[in-house]
Amino acid sequence: MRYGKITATARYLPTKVVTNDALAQLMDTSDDWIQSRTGIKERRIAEAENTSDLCLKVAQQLIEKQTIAPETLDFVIVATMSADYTSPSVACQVQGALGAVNALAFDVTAACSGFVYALATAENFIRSGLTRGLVIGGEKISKLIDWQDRTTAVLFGDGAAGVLLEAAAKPSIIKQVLKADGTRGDSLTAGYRVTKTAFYQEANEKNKLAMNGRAIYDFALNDVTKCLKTFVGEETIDYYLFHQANERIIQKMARKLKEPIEKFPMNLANYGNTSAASIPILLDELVEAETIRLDGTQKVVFTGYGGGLTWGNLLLEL
Ligand code: B82
Repeated sequence: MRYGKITATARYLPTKVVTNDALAQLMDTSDDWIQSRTGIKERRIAEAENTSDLCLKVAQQLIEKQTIAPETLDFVIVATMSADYTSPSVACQVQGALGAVNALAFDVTAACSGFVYALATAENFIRSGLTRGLVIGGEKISKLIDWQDRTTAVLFGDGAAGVLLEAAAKPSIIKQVLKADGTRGDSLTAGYRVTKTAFYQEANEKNKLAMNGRAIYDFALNDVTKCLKTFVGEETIDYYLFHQANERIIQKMARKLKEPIEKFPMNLANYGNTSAASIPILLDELVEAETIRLDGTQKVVFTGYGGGLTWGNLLLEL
């Protein structure tokens, strides 16, 4: 039996920094309002670069770090809700540009849980015989934002990050749980594609990101926290890498889990909510800081939760 092991991490953030003060020039908001409710100070916004460009930058770094020839990759999986196209997938764009001619490629759409879903999927490919591949979370979420809506426009940012997953003899992803509740999908929506054909014209314009803050906040605190509590059980965890939705939410969840806040690293201040990219960006920063060492001695939980509704946990020995 073979198992997936994370052998490299990488991130790419677009260079344009947009501070809260800069947003306050565009809409009726303030640095104080944004920081006190969310913990966000600034976010990156991609201009000409699209989601596939951000993801390609990550992919190139991942293969360079381990001097992997692109032809030896067996899969490229991208978690995104802001793909350049419905087809081709971002993963295919990356596979093509990288020259990963032997890799299967597809996108996973599970909103902010996307990276957790994608990594669990990749693990199963390795367990069924593939040798190595890339798992990337990347979003140009700014193109889905309603820039007239000050309640959501301040929350999000663009970015991408990912991992190289390679076959190893010892398991690294120890446990997983993936969940969904489609009955509550309406509480967080984006990217509705309206029908305007010769036969039917639809008025619906739910293209921009819309969220029922109260409903998804309750979902995070109740369903996601309960699931994680059961998942962790009596295990001692070194770090919880949560989807970076909001500092207040993460603090509340930490308290409910009766774990010290130091176990919940955050980077919302710098990037805001980057959806499927938030967990791998955080992971790469922690690996760079040598807080997470990738030497198999630390127990780390990845927790994704978001649109769908979807949520999931992975327990890793990193
Ligand atoms: S909020 O609605 O303004 N609020 C809750 C009452 C204050 C904390 C809000 C804000 Br501001 C930012 C994020 C959320 C939220 O609940 N986010 C999520 C919850 C579950 C899953 C994903 C997210 C997400 O934002 O990605 C609420």
